[in-house]
Amino acid sequence: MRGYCAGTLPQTPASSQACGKTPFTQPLACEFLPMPTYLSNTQLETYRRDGFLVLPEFASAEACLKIRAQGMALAASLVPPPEKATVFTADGGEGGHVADDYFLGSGGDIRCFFEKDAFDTAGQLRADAHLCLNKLGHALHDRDEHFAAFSRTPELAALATDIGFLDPRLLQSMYIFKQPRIGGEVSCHTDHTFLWTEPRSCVGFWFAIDDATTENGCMWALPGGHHLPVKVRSRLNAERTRAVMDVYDTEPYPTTGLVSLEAKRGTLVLLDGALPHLSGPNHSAEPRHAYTIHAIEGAARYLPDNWLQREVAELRGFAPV
Ligand SMILES: O=C(O)CCC(=O)C(=O)O
Repeated sequence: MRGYCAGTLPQTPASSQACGKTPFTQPLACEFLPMPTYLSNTQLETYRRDGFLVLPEFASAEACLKIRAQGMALAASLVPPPEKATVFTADGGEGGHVADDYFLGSGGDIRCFFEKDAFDTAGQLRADAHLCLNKLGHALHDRDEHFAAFSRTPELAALATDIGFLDPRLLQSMYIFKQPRIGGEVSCHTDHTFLWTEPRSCVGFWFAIDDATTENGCMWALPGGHHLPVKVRSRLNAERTRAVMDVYDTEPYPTTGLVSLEAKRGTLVLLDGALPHLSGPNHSAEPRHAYTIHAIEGAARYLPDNWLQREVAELRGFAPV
């Protein structure tokens, strides 16, 4: 059999789980890991060591420009009137969206969320409504044919297998605009916090649709930070009317050691669900569009009080249909 034993790798959460020693760590993996087919062994080891992997030129510029145009078209056609706007803030606080039906019901839909700095002091939008959006979410991969095609390719399916998925399910997707001058920061967080499974299985597949730089708000990550215990969990309250945070550790993630992930259009960044990451504000004149998919393992238990509720059994993987 071609393959290598997990025991020959440094003891990662994945390999220790395979030995049955540490439950509830990710990803689900077999004792004998198959040889990667998309990644090199070095890339796989880098991903396991750092908790992220940058893959330049994963998607073609043409494919990126196609979904960029579709993202703009969806924004223009779906944007609600400003008086019905839901502002999305990812600043670590409890933004208004957490108790908003429009947000809480967006898991299976494509909905529009505004930037908080889209409004002037008089409450008027500073630009055309669709140019004031923070993001579209959270089921573009299932509700729009262009995003569905971008999200399911043989390369993505092979990559998901390489990093340990047995039965990946595409749970959430977002088109993030990071608009010029008003694009807000996304504070340091882990994706497992929001899309909690037992065992942990969430992985982010983040695509640069525009070139992302330190000027226009690229991603930053803490290498190796996925080995730290996840400090907070977001879940629905008992009434299921708002998302609340359970805090297990009040110590913030270290900020020293964060590395910027500047990325050219078409780059894919893989992010382990326990990896602390963030993106800066966009004070520049250049937009920084990105598309991100969060996948979970089909056999993992998806918690019933996660904010995003969809039937995992009905979700599909990365294989093209
Ligand atoms: O694109 C961004 O600015 C943030 C994306 C992010 O944090 C994520 O996809 O988990």
